[in-house]
Amino acid sequence: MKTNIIKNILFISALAFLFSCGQAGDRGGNGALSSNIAEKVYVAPGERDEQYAFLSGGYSGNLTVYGLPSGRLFKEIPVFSQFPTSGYGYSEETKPMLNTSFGFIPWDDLHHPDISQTNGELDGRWIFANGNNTPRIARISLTTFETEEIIEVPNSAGNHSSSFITENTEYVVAGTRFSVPVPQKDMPISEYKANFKGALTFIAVDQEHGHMDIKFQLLMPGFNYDLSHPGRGKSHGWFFFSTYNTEEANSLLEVNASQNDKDFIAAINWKKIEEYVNNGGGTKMPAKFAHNVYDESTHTATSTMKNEVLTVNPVDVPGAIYFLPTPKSPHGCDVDPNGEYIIGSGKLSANITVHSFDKMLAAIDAEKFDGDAYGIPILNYDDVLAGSVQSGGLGPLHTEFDGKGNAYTTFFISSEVVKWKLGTWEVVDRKPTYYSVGHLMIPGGNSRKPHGKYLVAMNKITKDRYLPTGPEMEHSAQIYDISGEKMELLYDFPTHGEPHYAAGCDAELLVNNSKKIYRIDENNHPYAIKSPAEARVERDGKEVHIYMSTIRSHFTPDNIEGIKVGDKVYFHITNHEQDFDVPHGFSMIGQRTSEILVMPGQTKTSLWEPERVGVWPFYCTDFCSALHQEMQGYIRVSPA
Ligand code: CUK
Ligand code: CUA
Repeated sequence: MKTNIIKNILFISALAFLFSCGQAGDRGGNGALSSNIAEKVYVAPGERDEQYAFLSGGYSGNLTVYGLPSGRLFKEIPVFSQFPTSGYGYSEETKPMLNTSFGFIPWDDLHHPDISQTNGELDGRWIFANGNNTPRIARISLTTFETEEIIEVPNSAGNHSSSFITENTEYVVAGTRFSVPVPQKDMPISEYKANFKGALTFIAVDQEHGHMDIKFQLLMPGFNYDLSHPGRGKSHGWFFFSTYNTEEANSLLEVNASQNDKDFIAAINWKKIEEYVNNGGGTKMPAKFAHNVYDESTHTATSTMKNEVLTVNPVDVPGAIYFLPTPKSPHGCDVDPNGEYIIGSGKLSANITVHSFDKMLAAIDAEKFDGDAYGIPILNYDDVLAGSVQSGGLGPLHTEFDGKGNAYTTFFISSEVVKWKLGTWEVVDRKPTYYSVGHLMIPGGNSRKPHGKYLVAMNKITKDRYLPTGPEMEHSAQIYDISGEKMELLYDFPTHGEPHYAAGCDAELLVNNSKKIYRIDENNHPYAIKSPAEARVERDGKEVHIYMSTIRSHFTPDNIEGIKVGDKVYFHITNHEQDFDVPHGFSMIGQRTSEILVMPGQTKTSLWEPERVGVWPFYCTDFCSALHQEMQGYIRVSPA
């Protein structure tokens, strides 16, 4: 049976290949398709994938979970956006998650997920992700696959060189893309230079619960800070940030901001700065930002507004920050698994610049500097250069590693992935991407121990890869087998939103940790009821609290009277199912929020403010049993 299916897939693939070649190779074909290619991505019904991939959703604000090598979508995890599927950001419990100092912001632009690490290896506790637009960092549990915490980042704007973590998850780091007045004030934009600051924020992570707390914020010169990566192994304790617009232009027309042949990678010894602030260094500055925490035991989030942040002026901590000149407006800033090579991809360049951590330390020891920028020493380019990859491509962006001494860099303009050798800098392979690849991801490729079997290229432009869906199409990812000397393109799959980056891991890391069911005896929600017998309606002035139970296939209570126009009606729904994977949904006619989905053992609250007299129905929105259509009720609304 299985071989028949595979034969069919092979046949279809072969047809598609012939077809694409017949179309003047427009679709890029697949080059040399090997005969066992279908088997390599085929996961038979009932079987499971080898790896998890967490793809950022970009402007969808969310994170999607896929399987590798099948490219099957398992879940969309709501992070920064309201999500009707589960009621995230609509239920009373989760609304506080989207609170900010600007108010309730139910959307963001999620770019870079990063899985927590211990000793530089993925540990599967949490995954962090940044909100780019209204600067925020989220922590998502890899037990429940739910967003558990969001902290706003003050003084930042375009929170882009985020959210990368140090090798024991001591810090999740957030760097600003835009420099802005700090603190914000009304001033002429033309006075940008020397007045605007770039905030690099080190957020401490509590190891037991993962709770985030801003430890300090470095106020750097007014460049743009693009991407960052932690040192690892011998360079643990350092963090590296790519910068552009070191001209400090307030308008990024090419003549203004791409004048300097070289911008910088900023090397930051965060351990030194940590020591400085632990000894009382730094200046507390007023700064308003929200900190939102979801408690799994009460199934409820709370939002707290914070009022100050500890800032550090780089010149006050001599020896903690250095600039490494890097050509052509570097975008990606990646560190190899051994922590020796710091790769800066000049996005207007053909070559990839690789700096040496050892050489950097030697130059610092010798105090060999080429001047300074606002009091920060600039190292000499040739002193820190480890090598340069003559790639033959154009527009390098991001690099990942396979743990076998190879690096893989994406080229946006020439639309390809180039494989090259660390240390010798020779190009060993290149494969086209369809089309214009941004990030790429090798599971664990951002740690000391990559799991270098598959590579996922995330492409910005889809064009003709799929059946047409009008002018707007989903982006496209491609899976390559990188287990051999040459990369092999295996599969295309559409993604959701704009996947900027992804993080992945072996399935074993998470399968046994993934929570199956919330226990009702552990449910500490203030409006939870332990059984349907406790279901009731309580009035408190104009507020009505309905303690409701769901169990296949009935709401208790299901006929509710005594509600008046102008009341605030809270449905606190506890799902008393004992079986794994039996949610019930709830929605009310004319309700101004979405439905909510309540998992077994959970309590969630939906607010309804009746405006019209009448008898109004509600129903379960999730097909839960043969009697799902019987799962309904009525509410009688009388005049105020
Ligand atoms: S960025 Cu998208 S291609 Cu936000 Cu990581 Cu480089
Ligand atoms: Cu409960 Cu359908």
